[in-house]
Amino acid sequence: MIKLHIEGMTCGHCAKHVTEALQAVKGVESAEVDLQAKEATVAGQADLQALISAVEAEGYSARAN
Ligand SMILES: [Cu+2]
Repeated sequence: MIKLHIEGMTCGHCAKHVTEALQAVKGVESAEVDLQAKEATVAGQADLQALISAVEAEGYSARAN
């Protein structure tokens, strides 16, 4: 399980964008985003930097939590 802190999400659409971006990363089995907690939980064998890059490509920022 990888936990990420996500900055920049303001609504459910943002959370959906981030969730979909994370789910598209190679090795991800599932991704869940908690908008209030600004946290994403990713299951699988994905590369941390690839996850961060995917979130940043959508216009949000992420770091390991
Ligand atoms: Cu939004």
